[in-house]
Amino acid sequence: MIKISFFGFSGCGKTYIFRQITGKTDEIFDPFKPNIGIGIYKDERLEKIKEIIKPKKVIYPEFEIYDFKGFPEGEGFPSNYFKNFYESDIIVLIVKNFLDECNPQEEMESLIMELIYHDIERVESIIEAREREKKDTKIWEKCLDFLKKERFLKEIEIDKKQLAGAELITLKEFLIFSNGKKKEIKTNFPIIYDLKEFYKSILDILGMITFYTIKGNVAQGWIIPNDLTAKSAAGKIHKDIEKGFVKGVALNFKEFIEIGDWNKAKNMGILKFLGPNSLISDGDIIEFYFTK
Ligand SMILES: Nc1nc2c(ncn2[C@@H]2O[C@H](COP(=O)(O)OP(=O)(O)OP(=O)(O)O)[C@@H](O)[C@H]2O)c(=O)[nH]1
Ligand SMILES: [Mg+2]
Repeated sequence: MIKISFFGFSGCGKTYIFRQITGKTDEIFDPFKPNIGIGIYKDERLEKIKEIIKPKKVIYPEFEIYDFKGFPEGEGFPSNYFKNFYESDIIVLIVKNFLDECNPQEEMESLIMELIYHDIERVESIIEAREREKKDTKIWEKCLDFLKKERFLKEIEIDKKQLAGAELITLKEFLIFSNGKKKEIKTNFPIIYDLKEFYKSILDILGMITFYTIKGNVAQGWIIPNDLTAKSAAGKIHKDIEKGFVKGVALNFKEFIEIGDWNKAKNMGILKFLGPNSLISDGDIIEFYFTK
């Protein structure tokens, strides 16, 4: 499951948003023990499929949401706070923008600097350790220069595998969430002002797409990387379907809505054939055939 963590100063509204997303109401006030909840992605397309075929059950994609208590803006974050985020797939940087006296631009920039400082400290300590051991420090020096230019390491042009295990936070994916719309925020990062855009933006940033299955009385949405083959995608549903994969047949959501019936589309001969190595398109409704 995709892990989403919230990062922001105390009072920016992390728990407020967490509650809206997960429906949870209890709260933990320990910066190292997150509120953990499940966010259900009520994808509009799946809602539409539900309207048309009226299945007994709909299974929506789920995300794991982590809400950590923040620190006040003047105080900043202790370095070990960032350990909270190492396992996340994406960090949502939340800024307060629901009061006239907010300064979301400045708040966002301070948060970004917190992340950069964290990585600068990490890289400097790696360089020191390597110098002591008389090891090469070239790529680490390059990282340090990059960070000092206030850039995220995600953008650096080196093989990221070399940085594995270094616990660098600016290698991650980020989304800025403006909690409120009082002021406009200028940024090069992806940004949203509305919770409605939350999951779709995250999927886009992570390069993930959604496909759907309608089996018996169950309609379900599945999230996969956009470069996954049909055979591997089938494995998401069940390993047996992947093992015995014969083929898939697909109809894109848009066509399904126009035609309104799977069997009719089948009879019209417009279902798309998916071989084991075919790629899946965002919004495909798929039926898999497999041998047991
Ligand atoms: N009007 C309004 N109030 C909000 C909004 N978001 C949060 N608040 C209020 O702001 C206060 C702080 O919000 P929290 O969600 O607790 O902030 P937090 O980011 O979790 O803070 P920490 O847990 O201390 O890091 C609460 O009283 C919320 O009800 C919003 O969008 N609009
Ligand atoms: Mg909170």
